Amino acid sequence: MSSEVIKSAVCEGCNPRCRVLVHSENGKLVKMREDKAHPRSATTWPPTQACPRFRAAEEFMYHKDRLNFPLKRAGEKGEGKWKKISWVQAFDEIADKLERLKGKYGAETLACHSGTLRTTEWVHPRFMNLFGSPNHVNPGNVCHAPCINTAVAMLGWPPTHRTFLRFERDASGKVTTGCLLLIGINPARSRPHMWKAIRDGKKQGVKLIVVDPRKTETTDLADIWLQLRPGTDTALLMSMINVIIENDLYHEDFVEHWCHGFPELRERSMAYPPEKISEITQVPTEKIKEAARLYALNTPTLTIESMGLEQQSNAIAGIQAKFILSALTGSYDIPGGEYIPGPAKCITEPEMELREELSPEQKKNQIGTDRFRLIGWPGRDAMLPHVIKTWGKPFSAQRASAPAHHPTLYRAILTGDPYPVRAMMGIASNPMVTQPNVKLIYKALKSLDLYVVQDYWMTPSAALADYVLPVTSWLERPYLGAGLGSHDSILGGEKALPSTIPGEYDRKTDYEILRGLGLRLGQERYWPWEDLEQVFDYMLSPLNLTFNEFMIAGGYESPPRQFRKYEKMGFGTPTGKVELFSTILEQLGYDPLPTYEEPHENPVSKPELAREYPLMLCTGGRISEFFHSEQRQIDSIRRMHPDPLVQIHPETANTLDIQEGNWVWIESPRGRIRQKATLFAGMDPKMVHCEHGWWFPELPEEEPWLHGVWESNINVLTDDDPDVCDKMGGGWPLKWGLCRVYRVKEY
Ligand SMILES: Nc1nc2c(c(=O)[nH]1)N[C@H]1C(S)=C(S)[C@@H](COP(=O)(O)OP(=O)(O)OC[C@H]3O[C@@H](n4cnc5c(=O)[nH]c(N)nc54)[C@H](O)[C@@H]3O)O[C@H]1N2
Ligand SMILES: Nc1nc2c(c(=O)[nH]1)N[C@H]1C(S)=C(S)[C@@H](COP(=O)(O)OP(=O)(O)OC[C@H]3O[C@@H](n4cnc5c(=O)[nH]c(N)nc54)[C@H](O)[C@@H]3O)O[C@H]1N2
Ligand code: SF4
Ligand SMILES: [Mo]
Repeated sequence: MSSEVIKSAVCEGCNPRCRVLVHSENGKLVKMREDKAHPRSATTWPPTQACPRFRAAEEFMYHKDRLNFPLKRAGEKGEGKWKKISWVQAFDEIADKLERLKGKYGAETLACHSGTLRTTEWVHPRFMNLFGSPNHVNPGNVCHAPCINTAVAMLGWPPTHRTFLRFERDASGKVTTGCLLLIGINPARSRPHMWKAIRDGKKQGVKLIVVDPRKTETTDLADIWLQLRPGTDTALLMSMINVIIENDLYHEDFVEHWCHGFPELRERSMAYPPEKISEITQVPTEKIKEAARLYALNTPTLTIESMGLEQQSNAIAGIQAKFILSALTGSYDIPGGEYIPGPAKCITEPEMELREELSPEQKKNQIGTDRFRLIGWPGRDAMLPHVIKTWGKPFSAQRASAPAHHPTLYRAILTGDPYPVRAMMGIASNPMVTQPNVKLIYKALKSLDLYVVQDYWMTPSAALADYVLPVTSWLERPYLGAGLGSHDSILGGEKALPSTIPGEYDRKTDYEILRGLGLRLGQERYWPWEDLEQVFDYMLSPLNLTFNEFMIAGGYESPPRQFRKYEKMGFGTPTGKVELFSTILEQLGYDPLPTYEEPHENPVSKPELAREYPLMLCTGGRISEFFHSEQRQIDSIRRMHPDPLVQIHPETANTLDIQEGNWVWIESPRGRIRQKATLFAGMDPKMVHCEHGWWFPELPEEEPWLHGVWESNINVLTDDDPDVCDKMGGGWPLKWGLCRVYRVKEY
């Protein structure tokens, strides 16, 4: 008789969180399939398959390199020598070291570096808040935190449509959105569900405008492609605002009743006439006007920006302009427009973080956010009272809204200024590959008194740790999420496979690990739940459901949309309106209206440097097969994309004597790495585009290799100097800098 068990799990191979069905027998994976009937079904990879990361989940689960037991460093840092230890020993020793360091330097000496969007992101801030340290960093400043926090400053809650874009339909089934404006996003590679919705919407008549200096699958689908000079988005968007206002194309009623600061905006926009902005952006005047008209005359509009804008030195201003555009078309919280969901009914992730446990003094101690105030405690504290007054719950997770400033923190580790930061928890992050200016990261990590890493693999970052703790993957843990507190829907998934098989592996969830430490650090009363199922029972208690009951009922709750909520409750901002002129930014000491500034490092702003480094380097355009630095050890995926690729324009390649497939050096003032050339005419000949996330698990772990981290890792070249970061949000400019390229002779 078969003892096959089928579980409804949630894949976390990337951001969408797809519901999938996992079959197992005696604790071993038998097969997996998409849960096609579920609204959050796994995406299709053209034409009909599930995506490659999902298909490779079995290879991932039983990979020979997966970490199985806690490890303690047995040689020098980076020497690749480890000793297997028990969980009890790991918890006892780490907690003891943390306690001692806290006694010597204060709680703020502990930093936590977490990565992007994993299941239980609230656990890390909970642990840090209870420990008493404000120094939690993550990629947020260059990944959605700019958007979320600017949204909350201007609208009082972030609109939803990021990963799961859903076009509203009217009673006859017709899509109600008039125009979709995409800025610096290529969903064809980065967001398969959104991409599917966009293609469907396009067939239904939705107009599409795409802003991107590089030709992509998404620009190919556009009615208007605005191929701007890199980094000039704010000027372009302000010019569209100028055209809309000067030609009275805006939604007068919404602007009059629900927007704050229109006269000031009108005055500011006068500095951005299309004729002048055409020279700055290199987009023809007529095209700016045409785009503004198409946008304003096809309402409601949806405007989505992403990394092409967020990872610039002028990011927040551009995002302000984007939110203004949607306000001018009156598109907030109406069918077909920008839906503002408010919080879910469960106990949400930000409520689980226990921010109230962190004292006001320790918030002030947060590194770098005295300078970069929008994303960090100063900004969150300025916004939170208005949000809670309107919505009754906090917005978004601390991860996205109150991190310390990463580049400043890493400098503090090296200098001891403003105080010693001597320990770090590295949770679901691979800073040696994904964070900017890796040489600095390397020095900082090596200098720590204690670096603990929780991961699936021995990554280049883990290789520098004192302890490496093996975590469960999505297959070995249950899931519950409400969009990190920003969404009204709740998604659940069952644990499909055991996390421990005696003698084979013994992994823990990130929750169990931090609980294990918390119990030894005097935090007993805050960690009453032994495992995630118990935690989820608690989080679902307002719905009068246990986690098990929630799963039996389908494991998904998405309330019907209610529109124009602002007519009853206002917007969650200080004025209760959409703040075109942001009083929150003003209160934080910033320009309340968008201003364009030339990007920090390009031939215009740094002509001297451009003589030595004449090409403009764009990094990180998403690779469909990989999630950031992950999957490099998964053979089936690596076969699809074996090498790191740099796009070079054929004319430039010709001058540099580079042919398709040649290995080339890419060099910036911070170092050089090599990638394989692929010739690509869809961009300015002065641009090159490099992939990010590359390391080579097949190369040796011990120094100097660190699994090939210095070979092709573009973040050896990127800059993180606080002086070049976005003034308000602190994001580091990953998308643009200067470089030179030449052939690798000896390869
Ligand atoms: N040059 C350049 N750099 C970039 C970007 C770019 O465009 N250009 N993009 C940036 C962006 S937007 C982001 S979000 C960051 C991403 O940066 P990271 O989040 O650091 O990158 P990942 O490679 O996704 O994940 C890091 C590690 O987490 C581990 N991991 C995965 N799931 C879990 C889990 O549940 N628990 C634990 N403990 N570990 C887990 C993985 O094995 C991996 O080693 O990269 C940034 N870096
Ligand atoms: N397969 C896969 N999917 C992913 C990820 C992954 O690693 N792999 N990562 C996930 C994460 S964490 C994130 S944040 C998202 C990011 O997903 P996207 O936002 O789509 O990110 P990118 O591909 O980095 O950049 C999008 C586009 O910005 C353009 N761009 C570059 N410079 C400029 C500029 O100056 N102005 C404008 N307007 N555009 C510019 C680039 O040419 C690129 O086509 O993807 C998510 N999805
Ligand atoms: S890896 Fe594939 S199945 Fe998994 S969440 Fe991402 S898109 Fe969905
Ligand atoms: Mo990201």
